[in-house]
Amino acid sequence: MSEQFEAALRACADDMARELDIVLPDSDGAESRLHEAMHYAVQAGGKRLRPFLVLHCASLFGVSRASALRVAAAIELVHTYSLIHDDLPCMDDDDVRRGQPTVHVKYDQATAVLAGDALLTLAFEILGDDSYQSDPAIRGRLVLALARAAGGQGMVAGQMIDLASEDLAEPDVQHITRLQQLKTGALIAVSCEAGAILGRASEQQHLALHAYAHDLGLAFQIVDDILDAEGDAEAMGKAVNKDEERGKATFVSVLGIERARTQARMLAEQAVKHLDPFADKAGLLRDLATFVIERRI
Ligand code: GRG
Repeated sequence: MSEQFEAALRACADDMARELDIVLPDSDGAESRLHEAMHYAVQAGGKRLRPFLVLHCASLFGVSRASALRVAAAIELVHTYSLIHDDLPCMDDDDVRRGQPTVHVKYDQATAVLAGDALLTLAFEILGDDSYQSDPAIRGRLVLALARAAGGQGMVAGQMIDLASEDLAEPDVQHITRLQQLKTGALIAVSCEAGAILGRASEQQHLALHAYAHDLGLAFQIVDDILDAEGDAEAMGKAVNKDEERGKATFVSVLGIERARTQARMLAEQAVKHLDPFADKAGLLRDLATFVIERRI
């Protein structure tokens, strides 16, 4: 990876840690356990890919980093809530995430459910607040876009389909693609869309970023499946080989590792082509596509 990209990814993660600290609640009252669990989940690290997308899509349009960071924080809170709930015993039942005990293991299940609920709600409180954006129409568009991406016709629908797909008799690529577009693709797509909304992008620019996000999201998920199949649990900071153990239909189970790898590479190349209208300004978004297919974590 280019040094410039690595530095930008680090800067995004550092800024995000500070921004999340600002927006998360703190108290020493009876609810302090909830707030501690929220901080624990959010500050456990992570690649901060969704915030990176918000920041660098917004910067295509000269949006201030401060307002893009606030929106990026909202999307990262939704991502973190989804991981907390996904790790629960009633879902994927995972004990380790980002190299640390999952929230229900560190605290307890009820606290984990509540921390997820509070993070999700806080995301919308942030987007509704006028401190980062004075135009109510822009704030409204951001709220609507995130609600659609995260809700029952977006990420949550994808999770439902995923749960219902275990031991599916004949899974095919179309089924897995739709499932993953909802489960992981929707939040990746709204991260790009948020940058475009903040930047008052034209219809054509919205479409270009949407197409980029679509292909990048699928490439990301295929690589996630490959890493689960052959990844290193220590490097990944979570259990691997879970998909096969659960009889889950994945891109790897349907395509095999080599075809899945080829497909991910093709999608990343295609994603990069959608950035042509942004010329030199989109260098870091191009690098991200390479990072997504080369990552080991
Ligand atoms: C429970 C409502 C609900 C939704 C869960 C996104 C999701 C739906 C579950 C996550 C499970 C999972 C491992 C999905 C595969 C792709 C994915 C989202 C991986 C984690 O994202 P990264 O790699 O994580 O960006 P970091 O830790 O870097 O933030």
